[in-house]
Amino acid sequence: MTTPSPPGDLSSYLDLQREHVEKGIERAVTHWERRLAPDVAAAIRHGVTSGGKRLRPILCVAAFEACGGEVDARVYDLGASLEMIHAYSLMHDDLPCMDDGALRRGRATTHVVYGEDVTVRAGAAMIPAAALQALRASRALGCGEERARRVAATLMQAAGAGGMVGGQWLDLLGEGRALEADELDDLHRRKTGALLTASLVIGGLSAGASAPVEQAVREYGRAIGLAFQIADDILDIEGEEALRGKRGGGDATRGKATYPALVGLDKAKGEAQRLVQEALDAIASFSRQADPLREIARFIVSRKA
Ligand code: GRG
Repeated sequence: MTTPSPPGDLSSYLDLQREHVEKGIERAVTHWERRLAPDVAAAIRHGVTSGGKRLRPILCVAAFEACGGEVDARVYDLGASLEMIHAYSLMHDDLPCMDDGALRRGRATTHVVYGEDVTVRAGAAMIPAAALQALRASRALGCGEERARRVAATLMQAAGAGGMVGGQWLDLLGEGRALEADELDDLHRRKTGALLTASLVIGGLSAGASAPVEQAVREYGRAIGLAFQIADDILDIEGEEALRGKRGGGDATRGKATYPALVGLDKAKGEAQRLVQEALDAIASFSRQADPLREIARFIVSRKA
């Protein structure tokens, strides 16, 4: 499978990656539909196949390639496990007891279509399904049993109380209270950063990365994870959709702490740039195979939506 070289042409690289990611997701959803109750399966299909940037699987594939992996359909099956966790988190986050969202990516949210009870069950079923998907895909990629288990464990640790669930919990606890900068960092490192970092580590691990290479990829992930969140806060203020009134103002208008609110817009932009450089430095010794990762790091803070 060949992918266009990203420098100068990141958008066609991302478009092509998304096509392969969608096929991997479709294979995963079809696999799980056959094993789950029809109402739960329909809710999962709705939640997972509703678009989005597909950043996590793309990062996984880019890290796999950067670590010397030969890309084919199996790595997109692995990428699907990340999107299953991401999609479950959004399905549960949209529930009335959490962020109470009726629309996501321009479509009715899963509980609006299938009901809260089915959405809770579907989201819960997606967590072990994603772990098993990661295990199955990494074994298919030729990982031995120990490495395949590390891949699945990395995904579950990122999704769990020390990662995404813990970050969401901190977010809920922090509502209506002014957070300090280090508290905001901790919250985002868990809520968003942990899964982004896991996407990269999983890609690296399944390509057979050595411990130092795995560590470099992890450092890259930690840096772009935070840069992604800061860029998101900036986009809420001055992105094209914010200017057109479509973005809804994000966390700032929901009374939540944001980086620009805490340190000012200019400092927030400077910090995002610093983190991109940190990410690039972490993988400075990698070959041209890591160019997609380099371009994605720059894209994360330059994107307009
Ligand atoms: C019970 C405390 C508790 C938690 C359950 C609901 C939940 C688990 C976690 C929610 C985590 C959450 C909402 C994280 C936000 C992640 C995020 C930045 C989403 C937006 O990501 P993008 O921009 O979205 O990649 P697209 O639409 O492109 O996929």
